[in-house]
Amino acid sequence: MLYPKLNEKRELYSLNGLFRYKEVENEYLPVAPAVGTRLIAVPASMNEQMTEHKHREYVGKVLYEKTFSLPVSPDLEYRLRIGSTGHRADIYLNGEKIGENDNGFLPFDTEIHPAVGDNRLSVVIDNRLTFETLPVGIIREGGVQDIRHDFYNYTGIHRDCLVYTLPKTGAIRDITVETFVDGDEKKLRFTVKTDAKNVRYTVKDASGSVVYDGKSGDAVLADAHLWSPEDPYLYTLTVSTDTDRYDERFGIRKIEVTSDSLLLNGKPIHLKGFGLHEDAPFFGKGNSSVINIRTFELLKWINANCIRTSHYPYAEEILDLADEYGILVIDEVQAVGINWWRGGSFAEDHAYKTLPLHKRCIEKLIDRDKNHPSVIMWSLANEPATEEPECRRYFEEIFATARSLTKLPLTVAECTAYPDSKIEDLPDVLSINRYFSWYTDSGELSVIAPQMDHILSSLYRDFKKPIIVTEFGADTIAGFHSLPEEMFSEEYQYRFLEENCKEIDRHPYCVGELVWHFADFRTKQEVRRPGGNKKGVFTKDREPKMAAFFLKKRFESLK
Ligand code: BDP
Repeated sequence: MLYPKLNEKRELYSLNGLFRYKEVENEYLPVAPAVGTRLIAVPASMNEQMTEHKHREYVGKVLYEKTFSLPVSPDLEYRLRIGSTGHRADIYLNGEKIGENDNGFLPFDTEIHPAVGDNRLSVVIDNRLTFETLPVGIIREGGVQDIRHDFYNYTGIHRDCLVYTLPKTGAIRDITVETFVDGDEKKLRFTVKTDAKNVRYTVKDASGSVVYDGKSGDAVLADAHLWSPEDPYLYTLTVSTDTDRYDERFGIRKIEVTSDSLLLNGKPIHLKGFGLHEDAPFFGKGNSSVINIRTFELLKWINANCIRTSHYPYAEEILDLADEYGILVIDEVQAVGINWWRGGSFAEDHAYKTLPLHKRCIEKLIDRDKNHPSVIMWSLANEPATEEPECRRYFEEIFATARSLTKLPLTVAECTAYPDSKIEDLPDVLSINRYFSWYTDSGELSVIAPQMDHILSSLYRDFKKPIIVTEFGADTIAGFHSLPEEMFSEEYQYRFLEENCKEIDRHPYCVGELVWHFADFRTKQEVRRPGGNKKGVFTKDREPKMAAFFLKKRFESLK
């Protein structure tokens, strides 16, 4: 799946900016222009733009509408591309349904037939979470949304809304770049989805010199430069047909998993970084280049080398930046909140209803992100109820789906108490989320060492696989200090991280530490969440708490 780009063969129009917005009935159909609307900004969540509770917390369908016109040529194919509709959505052009997006975090892309003159785009988003959506949820009596995941259910067009053109014949519809590193020889394979007869492949190195030019999609580079966090070297592949052109960046790197290590380009690598959320002041989950750049500058400042896209696929721009800044990515699908449901999360009328969508999202995620050198692993779910025996068949199917599409390692971030998980033989790398001395033994930092030791040693003894601690963290109110360290103080977070890291260091097969969380973020309102989840090492406006200085030193010392 290619991101729309402007070049001499392709037109690109942005519909970003102000839309008309309205809360609508279940049965609403945009047969005529909506009346009684208000303005809303795109890309952004609607929630942070509202001043009244009933609108910010609205549960149901909302309409985003915009009228646009563009030069229309009979020789071109026009396509609409919305990076994320936030939730499942029905999309209409001039009152006619042109498609639906079955999920909130992956692109909607379809052919459209725009009229000469004004066109009315209507996007009807349904923000209700059920067992037929991801994340999952239940709508309680009275329309109250019940969820089990710990982030705010932001609503809106969260990423670019674009119209672009393709030639009617010879269009480049997809490119897959595969790289093979075998000793000194670096082979490349380019596969292109097109009906063109003549396809040309040109590869330029980072300085712009042509290192391959030919009609074969198989190339060998003698002196290839590898991609790594220390040296995020990118090549550019230009695919040309008589009528189309597309530039795709790629990097050459090799990922391997042994019984106790994760290897990048043949050398063991220790992942150091964070779980993130797309969540920022004003924008909510809306993609913002400013927020993204600040985030990546901070990741480099703190000497991190890895992020997990907890708990859903992020905007493509974030992956582009990860390629460029040299930040490794554990790319997670939006299978979150499948836990703690009465009657069993994996009961037939719960997760098994979600299974087809979960598979489709994995397919779409891998299709979208397959060419990013930064993506080194796919995470297939966060904290599912893997202690339930019924989860076994579900995850066998999920892993089989993913394995048929990728050679990269697979994982699931688990919080299931040892030894209750029914799926630990399935992933290539085990990922654990643990909050010793926080949700259990609250305030007792001394339990971290023995409890972390127990889980890491036991898992390794039983499964002989590398382990990543994908979450460990403590809520911290910026500016709250206490000696001795008390929960919620900056001192507690500092000491909490220190204790966890000491134990991680004692277990060489623990190949990664991703602190929960990078920055404070909004959650639903509840007693344990004053203004949201405060486990950020940075505040929501991306300023450091004390623990950031501990991590900066630690990450620098970890090679
Ligand atoms: C973990 C979840 C994460 C939460 C975190 C927390 O994976 O989404 O935000 O706990 O409680 O269980 O802070």
